[in-house]
Amino acid sequence: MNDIPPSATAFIQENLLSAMQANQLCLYYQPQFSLAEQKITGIEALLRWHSQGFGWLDPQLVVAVAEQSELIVRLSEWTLRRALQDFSRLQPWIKRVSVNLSVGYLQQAPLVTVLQKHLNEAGVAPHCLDLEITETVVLEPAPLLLSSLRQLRHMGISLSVDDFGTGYCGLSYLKKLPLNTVKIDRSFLRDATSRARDALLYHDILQLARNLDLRIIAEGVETEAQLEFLKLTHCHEAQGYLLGRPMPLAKLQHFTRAIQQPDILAVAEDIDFLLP
Ligand code: G
Ligand code: MN
Repeated sequence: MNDIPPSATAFIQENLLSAMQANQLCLYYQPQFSLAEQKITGIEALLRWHSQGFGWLDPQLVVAVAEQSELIVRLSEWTLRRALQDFSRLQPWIKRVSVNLSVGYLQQAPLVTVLQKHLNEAGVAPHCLDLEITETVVLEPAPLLLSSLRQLRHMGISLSVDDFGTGYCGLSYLKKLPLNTVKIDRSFLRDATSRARDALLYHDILQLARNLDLRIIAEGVETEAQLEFLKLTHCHEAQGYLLGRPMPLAKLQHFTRAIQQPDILAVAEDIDFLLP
């Protein structure tokens, strides 16, 4: 994130803490589905901030600015706490919540203690929490980070590599890290149904993850053709606008009621129709 507009940066630096306190910051949730079972497996928590001055702020920008200071610690812990509290209201219908944690936070936080505390406060079991870490972070994990990640796994928390395939890195980290899941970046799926070369590449990525015994989530499913393609590849899970857009907690609660239906697509259409 190189070209951050200075006015937006200043706005975020000055208003992030008060926005958290004033509930202007919130989390939206996007469902993830099992392709074989056609049922919801989990949700990903995504940061949203509607500000008076700038309208909806780009979440990546907010995180990038927060990472320039201690604000990242406050933001990450706010996110963890909120995601776990919201999730506790969705149990037992939803089994897993994924939270994106940023580099800046992972490198400085006493992760194990903090996570234990938030899980206890929300009454959520560790195996219901998944942490998404971007590929660039895991490239060269510091020994301390590596040891906290191993402890988290030991506690039962699961770990996912987000935006997999975009890090332009060697793949040796995949063996070194205690991972459960890879989330294949949506850029790989975009043309997999229209270009044979892209389809082959997608198959290769899936095979790589399978060989390492990792669970695979396809990101960015936007069309029925992509969904069909994924079913044929035996990818485990899928996430994307076709199946469910990121939505506020209240809408997700309606969604979870509707997902008793067997047909995912019918539900996705229905939910847009049912809810404001
Ligand atoms: O990096 P990460 O995968 O966590 O990014 C999640 C972002 O991707 C969210 O902001 C979400 O709104 C967006 N997103 C989720 N599903 C889709 C999709 O099907 N298509 C596109 N273009 N973006 C998506
Ligand atoms: Mn993510």
